[in-house]
Parts: sequence; structure tokens; C-alpha cells
Amino acid sequence: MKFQKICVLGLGYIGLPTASTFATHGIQVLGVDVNPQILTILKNGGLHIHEPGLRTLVEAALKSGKLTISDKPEPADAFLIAVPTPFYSDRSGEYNDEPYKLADMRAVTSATEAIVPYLQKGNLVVLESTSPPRTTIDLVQPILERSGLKAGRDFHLAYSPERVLPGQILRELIENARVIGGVTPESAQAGADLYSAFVKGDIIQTDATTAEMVKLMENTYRDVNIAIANEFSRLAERFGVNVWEAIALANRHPRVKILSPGPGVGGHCISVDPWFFVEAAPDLTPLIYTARKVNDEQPHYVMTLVQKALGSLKGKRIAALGLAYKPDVDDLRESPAAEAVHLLLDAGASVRAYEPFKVEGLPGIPMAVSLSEALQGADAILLLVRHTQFTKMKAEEVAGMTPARVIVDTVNAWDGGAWAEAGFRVFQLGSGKAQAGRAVSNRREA
Ligand code: SAJ
Repeated sequence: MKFQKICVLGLGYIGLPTASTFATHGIQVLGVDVNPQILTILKNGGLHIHEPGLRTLVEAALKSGKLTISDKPEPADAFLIAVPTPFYSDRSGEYNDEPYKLADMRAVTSATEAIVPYLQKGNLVVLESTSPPRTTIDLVQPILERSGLKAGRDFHLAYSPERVLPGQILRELIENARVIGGVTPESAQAGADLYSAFVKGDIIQTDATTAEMVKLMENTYRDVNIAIANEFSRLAERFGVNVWEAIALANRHPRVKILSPGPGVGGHCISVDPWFFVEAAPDLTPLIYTARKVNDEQPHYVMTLVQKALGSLKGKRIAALGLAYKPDVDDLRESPAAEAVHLLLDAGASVRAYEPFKVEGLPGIPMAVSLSEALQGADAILLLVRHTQFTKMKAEEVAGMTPARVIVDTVNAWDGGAWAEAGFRVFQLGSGKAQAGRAVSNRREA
């Protein structure tokens, strides 16, 4: 199947790079978003998200005339739905007295409804948004069929999960293998034809529900594996072991690959997607549920670590470094770092956070505009995100910038021995081992 014009609904972290990449590969693309602010920013040459290389790509796509933007769709050969699927913050389900989160599918529903007036015979519709199993056939298909056309007979319908890693989106979009699940084999083939415009990785065809499940399995697999790393961090602390050392040694086994513990699991994917399985089948998902709980409790564990480092939290001034959900991105959604800061504030600490990728931070969190401002007058430095800028900090320089002599490293970014040498008491998430270094032993004797 040949595609001259496509319509991409949703211009966020996935939709905008996808629309721009199709455009720079010669396809006429209409990018649609319901948020007028996003449209204004894009029309004025701005960008509402941070992703390496995206600015240049969007500029090229707009300048070539191949990418145009609008608040509503137009007739096209294909429609791609790339809108968010968060969960409800004010509603939850319950199974065996345990609450679970519910997927908010309103954006998928309204984007699908917006396509109906423009849907024509022979079109292709692809859902890319991460969704609970059977969404394509149980939610999207019936809405599209309100047009009077039948999926699989009159138009093609497919699900294709996005698997790009924030921070690496532009490269992974092109290089990653792509799974396309059709409601019929012909629909999968139509989807494969479309993405072959730019995808260099393998394009693998399957059915729609398998493709949905593949996406959820990938992120759930990672969540469960991070949960076990986080549980190991608590065990290591109890048994006087350094979890990072123990993991490095365990990973020398040819069939073991333990992930890294940290302040918790954030972002809009891994901390969300496993709930889609729990919601769809709470009776079959005790392990997935427990892993989610372990990871969600990790910010609390960070708070107890800071409490241990400082004795008490009341009135203590803490410089919190990093609020993003992971290193070198500006995305603060579902961030465990932000959650840890909120818990510290609730416990009476006076926190000043610094987030180099989003200096304005988040509502309710007192922010510093620079590293030196965050460090001023601090009692302790709490490292929450492994941003490259933070990993490069030198203990001796920092010692001259702040009265703080306590560091709490939750991401294993700093060489504890060097910080101890520079006069800091060092606390590391997942370590029950005392740090070597003169200053530490002096302080402990005192
Ligand atoms: N994290 C750890 N320990 C680790 C790895 C990650 O605590 O060893 C934390 C991170 O700090 C972060 C969270 O987990 O808070 C998630 O980060 P991530 O880098 O693992 O993943 P995301 O959410 O940025 O992107 C994931 C990717 N999925 C997988 O790796 C299976 C990506 O490929 C998906 O496209 C993306 O979700 C998505 O959109 O679903």
C-alpha cells in the first residue's frame, strides 16, 4: 500500500518525533493536537518537550512544508493515534482489599472519535498509545465502525507499540524492531508498508492483541526486575553489604543481569503500564502488583535513609539534586525523585531542589535556579538523579560551596571514598557498609 498523506493525532513525546520523521522521509503529514498551547508553541518555532535532536528535526519537517499542524484531522491515507494513556488519579479499582490503578482511556476515545468523520474506504488506522489488552478491538474498532465502514474489510486497523527510550527517541524510532499487529493479516501488512518509510529495524507482523500484550510485557518485565533490585538494596543495607558491589559481582554470572536500584521507578511508561495488566486481570497478577508496590515504596525508603543520615528531619536544610524521572531528561512525570522530596517536606525538612533540565521544577517544591544556590546553607546533599552534570561534581569543590558535610547518594553516582576524604559523611542507598576515608572515621570517633 502507498501512503501520500497521513494524519498523526497527538504531538507529544511519541507523536511529534513520529510525525516529523515521516515528513522528513517524504510523506505529507498533518500533525493534530487538541492542546492550543502546543500548537501555538510549534507554530512559533518553539518546542514543548526536550529530546536531543528533536528541535532540528521538527524545524526541517516544518520548513519543507511536509509537516503542517492543526487542531483537527483531515482526510488522509492513514491515521496514527499517539495520545497519552495515563491512569486516573481520583479513581481506583480494588481486588482482595488491595487498590489498583485504572487506565484513563479518554484521550484514545476522543482521538478515535475525531477520525470517524474523515475515515474512508481503504484507509489505515494505527493505534500507538500503550493500552490495556484488547483496546484495539474492543474500544477503537467499534468507534471507527460508527462510520459505517467495517474494520478489516473496508479499512485497515492495527496496533503498533512504540518502544523508543526517552533521550534516544530519534535514533531508536528508526533503528528499533517494530511490531505491527493487525485486526487482519492485510491490516498488519498495510501497517508494515507504512512504517517501512523510515524503520530500518525488522518489522514483524502479528495480531493486534498480541502486539498490545508485547508492549505491556516489555515494560512489566523491566518493572519487576527493578523491583527485585530495589528489594536487594534494602536487604544489603540490613546485612551490612554494599548492594552495588554485590550486583556487580552477581552480574559476572553468565545468566544473571540484575538492574540498578534507585529512588524508585518513574516516567509515563514503566510505572504505569503494569497497572494495565493488573486492571485487566487482578486475579492473575499478584507478582506484577507487588513489584509495583515495591517500586512505589522506594521514595519512602529514600526518606528513611535521609532521616538516618541527619538524625531528625525537622528544620534540616536539604539540597535535593535532580527531580527528573531518570538521567539527562527534562521529564518530571511520575518522578520518584519528586515524590521523595514531597515526603521530606511533609516530614518537616526544608528542601531546596535543583533540576538542571527544568529549572522551574514542580509546584509545591521550593526550587533553586543553580547548583550553588541549592547548596547554600544546606545540612545535607541528597542526590536523586544520575544527571551527567551531577556525576561530574568533585567532592573537594563542593566542600568549598556548602556547609553541608553529609551526602546521601541514591543512585551510586559518587565515589564514596573520595567524598569521605573531602570531609563528608557518606550515605549510599543500598549500602550497609561504612565508607572508607579519614574524615568519616574522625567524625565517627568524635
Ligand atoms: N530505573 C531504575 N533502575 C534501572 C533502570 C531504570 O530504577 O536499572 C528507573 C529509571 O530511573 C526510571 C524508570 O526506571 O525512573 C524507567 O526508566 P527506563 O529508562 O527503564 O525506561 P523509560 O520509562 O524511560 O522507557 C521505557 C523503555 N522500556 C523498556 O526498556 C522495556 C522504552 O523502551 C519504552 O519505549 C518506554 O518505556 C515506553 O514508552 O513505554
